[in-house]
Amino acid sequence: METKELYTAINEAIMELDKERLDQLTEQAIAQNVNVMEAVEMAYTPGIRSIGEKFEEGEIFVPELIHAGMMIKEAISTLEEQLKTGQAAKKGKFLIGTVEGDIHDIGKDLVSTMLATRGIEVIDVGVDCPAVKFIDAAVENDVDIIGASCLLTTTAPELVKIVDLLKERDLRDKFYFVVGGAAIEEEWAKSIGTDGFAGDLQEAVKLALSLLEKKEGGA
Ligand code: B1M
Repeated sequence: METKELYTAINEAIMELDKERLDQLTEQAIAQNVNVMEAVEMAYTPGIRSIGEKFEEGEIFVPELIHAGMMIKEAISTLEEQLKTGQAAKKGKFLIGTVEGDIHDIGKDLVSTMLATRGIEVIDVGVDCPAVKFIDAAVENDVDIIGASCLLTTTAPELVKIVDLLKERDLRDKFYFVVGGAAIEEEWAKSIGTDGFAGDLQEAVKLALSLLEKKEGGA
């Protein structure tokens, strides 16, 4: 199967919630040695976002949403096993988590894997992570960047909490703070005083590397 055709088939298998077919196609993607980042952005992510739209429109319900989440998580972790991590020199430390009240972790985990493949050490504080835990863990691990993922509009104020707490503890200049996730828009992220926003994996890697370079340059 041509790569483009394969991506379309993966997208359809997700939309049809067909786990068996998705597993087969994921094995095929591995056999064809596809570019993992490209496959995620062009096949898996659009598929799962369409599931989100179906949910929003009332075509599917929470049990289907859970099934979709589980099947895509499993498929992506099979795909990720193909990536070699931790081989490049350590370029810096990135702490990542999903904000308090939010348990979505597929995007967060993908960003973590991609950063690790670029030689960045990732400390993952998990999902439903309170603002104070982000900051305590950042101090404890002496990281360069704090990154928060946020998928729900109701939990977006958690990001403001992190900025405020950093200021309160006089740590705002010690760490870069970046955000991502479907609920966040770049302009808003800027307006609350973050150091950057990433809308996808490529942007996340680019942002992290450029901030680490900036830090190394003394900025
Ligand atoms: Co939920 N969910 N969900 N969900 N879910 C969304 C987010 C939603 C948009 C669906 C919809 O209605 N259209 C909607 C939020 C609406 C809103 O707030 N505006 C929603 C809702 C409402 C809910 C519940 C409230 C449903 C309910 O129970 N009634 C509930 C909330 C639970 C909670 O968190 N407290 C809920 C639950 C779930 C499941 C558990 C069933 C499951 C998650 C499984 C899991 O994560 N293990 C789930 C799923 C699967 C989704 C959708 C369909 C897919 C999310 C996903 O994995 N996308 C989602 C629809 C959508 O996002 N449009 C939806 C694929 C992933 C690769 O993309 O996470 O965006 P994403 O990550 C991207 C970028 O955003 C970026 O890079 C990634 C790669 O491109 N990125 C970063 C992400 N984090 C980053 C961090 C960075 C940098 C970049 O730096 C730190």
